[in-house]
Amino acid sequence: MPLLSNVRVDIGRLMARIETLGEIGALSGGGVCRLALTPEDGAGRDLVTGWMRELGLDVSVDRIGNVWGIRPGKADGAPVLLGSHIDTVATGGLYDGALGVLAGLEVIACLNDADIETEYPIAVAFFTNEEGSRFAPDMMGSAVHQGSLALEEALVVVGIDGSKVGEELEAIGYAGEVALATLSPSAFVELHVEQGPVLEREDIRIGAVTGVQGISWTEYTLTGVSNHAGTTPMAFRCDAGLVAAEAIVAARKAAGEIGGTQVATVGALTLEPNLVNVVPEKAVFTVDLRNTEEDALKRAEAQVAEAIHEAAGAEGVTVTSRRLARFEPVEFDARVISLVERCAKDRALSVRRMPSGAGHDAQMFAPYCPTAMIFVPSRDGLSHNIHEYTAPDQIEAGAQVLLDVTLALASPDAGTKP
Ligand code: HGY
Ligand code: MN
Ligand code: MN
Repeated sequence: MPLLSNVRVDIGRLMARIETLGEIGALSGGGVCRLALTPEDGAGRDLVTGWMRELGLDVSVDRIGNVWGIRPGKADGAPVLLGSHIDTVATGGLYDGALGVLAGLEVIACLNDADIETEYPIAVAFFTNEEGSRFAPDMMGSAVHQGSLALEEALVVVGIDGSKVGEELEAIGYAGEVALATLSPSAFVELHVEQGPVLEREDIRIGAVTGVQGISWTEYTLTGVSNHAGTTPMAFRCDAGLVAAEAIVAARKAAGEIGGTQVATVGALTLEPNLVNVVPEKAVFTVDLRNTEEDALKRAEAQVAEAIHEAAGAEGVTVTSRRLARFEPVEFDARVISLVERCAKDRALSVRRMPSGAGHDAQMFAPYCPTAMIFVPSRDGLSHNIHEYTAPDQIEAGAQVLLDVTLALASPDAGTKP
């Protein structure tokens, strides 16, 4: 029996919401910057919660600032959860995170227009600080909600700008009252742009996401000796900058040697005193390692750490490090993955199964409730880039699959769906 309902998403309405949210934190050359808990994030939150209330949702804000709206069903019980995040990286696009939240609101708007009362409630949420760029770790809000990160620990995290999570949350007015873990959904489905090149390269419309790869973020601090660039013979230097450069090469080398899905990135690097005529005394940098296989990820962590310590030892530089984030690979729910595939096929949309290279709030819910994600293509595979783009017809296809999957999960026989 096809799952199709005759309810269709209104892509004009959805694109209007995406563009309106994209005006908040808009960058002059395109793209957006709504770093977590900044005034821009606060303004985006105000806009989206306003839309939640206009749609008649019962809105809650919990103690780490996660926000969700609930549309009741005929029966009480655990809601089907939709959503994602609205914070962005500093060179963000219009779609990363925002698409999953606003497509969730589009599902609600369609049900309201069609006067459909689902059997079970539906919730649409956005989670605090999914990106982790300003305050590590990423997926902070959903991790705190699910209990894998203590609220007290999260509130005292100091950001890259020296600010504190708890203070910034208060400043934007989203230190909510609602207890954590209040949302215990019956299922979670997150629509997201792929942020990679696979769907576009294979000309496939929908990704039925099977899970999320493991993530390891470490910050290294190297301490050498500042010295005169002109008078210090090369053999007498303890150059922290040199060791940082060797670390970047070592990370790339480890990814090549381990192969498979292994990726490695040194994304943030600062030198002190960062002056043309001074041998760097200090280097602080981050290493982001990811792999779908936990053992391989552990090998990558060990190989990079060993290379850094070896290079530092040879240069007379000391090394300290601190873990910023660590998530093991996560598998999504077979039943929900099949449902995504089936709904895509019922809409005559090409679909393929694939893992997620990026982290998502969905991975924090996967151990607790049937969870899966829906991907739509990213042009040129770009994301965390102001030129991030997904065409309206691609967004429409993803939102329609989200609507169909949601209707199936919120229906009376939800438990028997494939
Ligand atoms: O880093 C990530 O994978 C995500 O964008 N937070
Ligand atoms: Mn995202
Ligand atoms: Mn992102």
